[in-house]
Amino acid sequence: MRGSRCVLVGAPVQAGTGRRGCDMGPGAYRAAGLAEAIGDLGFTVADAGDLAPSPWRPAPHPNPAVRHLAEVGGWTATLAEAADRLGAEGLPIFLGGDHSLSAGTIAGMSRRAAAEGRALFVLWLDSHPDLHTLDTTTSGNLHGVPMAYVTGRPGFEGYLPPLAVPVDARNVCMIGLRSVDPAERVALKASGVTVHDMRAIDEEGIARPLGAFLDRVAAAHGVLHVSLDVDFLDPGIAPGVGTTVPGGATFREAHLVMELLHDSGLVRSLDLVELNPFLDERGRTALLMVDLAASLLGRRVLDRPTRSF
Ligand code: B3U
Ligand code: MN
Ligand code: MN
Repeated sequence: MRGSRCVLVGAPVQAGTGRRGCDMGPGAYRAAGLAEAIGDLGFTVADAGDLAPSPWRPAPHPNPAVRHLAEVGGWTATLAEAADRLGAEGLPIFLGGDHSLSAGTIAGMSRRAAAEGRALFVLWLDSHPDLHTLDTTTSGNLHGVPMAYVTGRPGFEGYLPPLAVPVDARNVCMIGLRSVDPAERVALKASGVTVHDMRAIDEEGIARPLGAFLDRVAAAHGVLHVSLDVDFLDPGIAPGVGTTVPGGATFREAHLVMELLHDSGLVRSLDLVELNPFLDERGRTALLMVDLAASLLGRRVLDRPTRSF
């Protein structure tokens, strides 16, 4: 990837979460040295600055719990356009911001992939599946819905911007799940999404299930988007997040995932989401996320032959 281009895209979205502070995420990644870490790996790094939501006027939703639909819809429109455009020029890294932003980034990358005659695959690294619809969410926090939206589940028409190219749920792999609501459990079973929850990781390790998915992406000549939620990680190493869910990925598991992703050569775009610098301890979560991004982009301790999947 030496000589390739990376573009940082600030997405200070916090309308999808119940806690304030995620809007400081892009600034924290910059302060933690993300651009420099990527530049050191030989990339040309551009910073597109922080984006802003487009105007979006949804119909009022009958579920009274649903919050900030207009703002999340506005961000979805902005980020779908940005992902489609910037994804053509290099590897965009979306600096969140809460996970509702993935409704836009994945929608845009799916459109980009389709324009190239290819299918988008998504690796979802999260303790949550974020597979609620607007009808099933009980918290009303829209960081819980992006996966349902991008896979084309019904119920978003008129509330979020129209989705150009839905992602085939069979092209989605979720790793790290350990907090799943009842309605999401039902939806997951019916969806065709590949799931490796934390129990499966404990039993089998993380490299084999990931390798099997990467083999599938390569065989299909797919485009891979990675969505990394801070709460994929154990809160002991990544406390700067609104929802701390115990029993997350260790430092070593997370780095191994990133190294295997790098070796695959398949990653076209990356979301870094749910960092809440207001809840962080001396920037350690931001620094860890920067380290993980650098591992994904090729930083390594020793040179190893590229693994073929
Ligand atoms: N599933 C719950 C909790 C949640 C989802 N994503 C996060 N929390 N970060 C909900 O509110 O939909
Ligand atoms: Mn999430
Ligand atoms: Mn999560």
